[in-house]
Amino acid sequence: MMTFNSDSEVLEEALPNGSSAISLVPKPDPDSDSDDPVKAVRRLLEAHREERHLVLLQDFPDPDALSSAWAYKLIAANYKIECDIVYAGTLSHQENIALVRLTGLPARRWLSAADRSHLSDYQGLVLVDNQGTTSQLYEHIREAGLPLVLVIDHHAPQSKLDAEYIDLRPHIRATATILTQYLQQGLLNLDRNNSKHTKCATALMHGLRADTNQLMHAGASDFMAAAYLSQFYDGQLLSAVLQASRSKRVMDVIERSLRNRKVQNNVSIAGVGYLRYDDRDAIPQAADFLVTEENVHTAVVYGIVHDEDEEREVVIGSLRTSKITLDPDEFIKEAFGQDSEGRFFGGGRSMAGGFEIPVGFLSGFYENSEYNRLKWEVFDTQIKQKLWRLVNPEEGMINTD
Ligand SMILES: [Mn+2]
Repeated sequence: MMTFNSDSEVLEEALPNGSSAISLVPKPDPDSDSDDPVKAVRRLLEAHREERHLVLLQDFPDPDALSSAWAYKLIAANYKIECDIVYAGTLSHQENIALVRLTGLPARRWLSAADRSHLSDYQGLVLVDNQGTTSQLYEHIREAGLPLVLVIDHHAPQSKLDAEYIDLRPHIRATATILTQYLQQGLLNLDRNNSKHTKCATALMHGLRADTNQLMHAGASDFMAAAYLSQFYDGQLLSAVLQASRSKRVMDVIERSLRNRKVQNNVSIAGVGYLRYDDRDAIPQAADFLVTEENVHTAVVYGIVHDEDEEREVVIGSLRTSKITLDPDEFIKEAFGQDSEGRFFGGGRSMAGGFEIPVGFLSGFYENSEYNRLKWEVFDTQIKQKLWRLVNPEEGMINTD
């Protein structure tokens, strides 16, 4: 297995030719067009002064999304733009619940028709840490005619977006890094004596760490961002967030993944059966755990998540990899393909990916019924077939580089 020390991008970025010290000012991004994103975002905020924007997160927002959206809200307030941060699913990870409670992070679940009827209060939509494909509200909001003003994300491109400005940087490991660059480059001056600012900096630090496996997968720009945040964040508050413990039900899912896992060619695959909607985040946690096994470089965990409120079922899966040459986005798109409307069932970013496959007509949970078992077997078999097809027993893992 490759070690992360050999990640040439990190070394090259961290040690620019001829410079003896690492500059704290991020270099312009060589992958983006000549346009400076901070300049473009400043121009955009100026143009939208005194508006009200809806900031939409993925259905199951993670610390990177939550903290980045909050930073955007504080920045936008500087331009007299009022923002509401919303998501349609649930906060299911105990750390995310702790983050929101302990920092007072202003994000709300937005599900009922009454909530949605307030769409006319807004002049623009902003997507943070997603491209609309992971939110069940996105299509509805666009159909209601709310213009897409800005997209800030680090996932690989998912679909065509008609936004006024898109700051999409897939080689950056966390959206929190992008937002921290905005702060650092003057869109908002953080003030150590402002408790909202220190809490937001703490949240960004958490988001950045969470998306980079505690900085182990971080690139130079993520370290630069962490260095900048270190001047403002509250270390005690961060450790309080991190000390949130796992619920018994999450432990049970991890246990199931351990018991059901099959390992072939260094890839560990586990189906965990049915889960409650609120425990959905146990899936990525189980994948995080399975990828730590000796001689395993990639883990995929999936289950059928049952939403009692909406009578909706969806297969949700997570992929974690420590193999640098494996592109999770490509792997998932290749494994599961597209739906009838040409949308992929999932995608990813560096080292991690996820997928969601609607159960559709087969949805519906029946107590103690044979039907549940049969349905699980069908989905389990189909997903395993699609995954094992990519993990060729002759030649090892598909090479995506
Ligand atoms: Mn992220």
